[in-house]
Amino acid sequence: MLFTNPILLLSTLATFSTALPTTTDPNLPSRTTPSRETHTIIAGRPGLRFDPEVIVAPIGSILEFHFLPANHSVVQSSFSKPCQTLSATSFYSGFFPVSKNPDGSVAQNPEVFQVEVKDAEPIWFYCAQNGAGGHCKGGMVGVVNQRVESGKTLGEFRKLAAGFEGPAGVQGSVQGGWRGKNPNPNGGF
Ligand SMILES: *[C@@H]1O[C@H](CO)[C@@H](O)[C@H](O)[C@H]1NC(C)=O
Ligand SMILES: [Cu+2]
Repeated sequence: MLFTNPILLLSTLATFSTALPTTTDPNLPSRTTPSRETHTIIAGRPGLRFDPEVIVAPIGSILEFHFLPANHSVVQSSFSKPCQTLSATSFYSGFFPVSKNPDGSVAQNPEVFQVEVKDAEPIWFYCAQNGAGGHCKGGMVGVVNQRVESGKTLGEFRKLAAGFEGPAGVQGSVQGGWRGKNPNPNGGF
């Protein structure tokens, strides 16, 4: 008797077919969710840079950091205080050491770090490696969804980072994202 009314039947089916899969923890985005747009960012390109270093990523998309030699990280900061953690809960990947390949091909760490874009606010980030004079101070920084009209641009952020003194900030443990298996550690991104 439930589905004798065809309109009711159709609307009931439509309700079922549009139901979204649920995730148990919104802080651990699954790479297998098909609707997730993923932005690959490579840490450690020559010159100690992120590539790309300016990213445009819609709410709900995933930032996926891949790490090249020798030993990089990604940490969230504010625009005005580069090389320092944004807050007690802002994202921190930990370090991803990896050796160069003897044959000269591009090596990457067997794990990646993923962060979900939760809102439309700019996301400022840096590498916390203090070796080589400090990667953040040296310009290993980036931004997601910068607002050029605000004057807060990657160029200005990098200038502020260059003036930073002291060791770059880290969190006590990996947080604010998901550290997991690299989908393609032997080449490509
Ligand atoms: C990577 O860098 C971090 C931070 O400087 C350091 O604690 C860690 O020992 C390094 N790992 C390797 C394998 O060099
Ligand atoms: Cu680095």
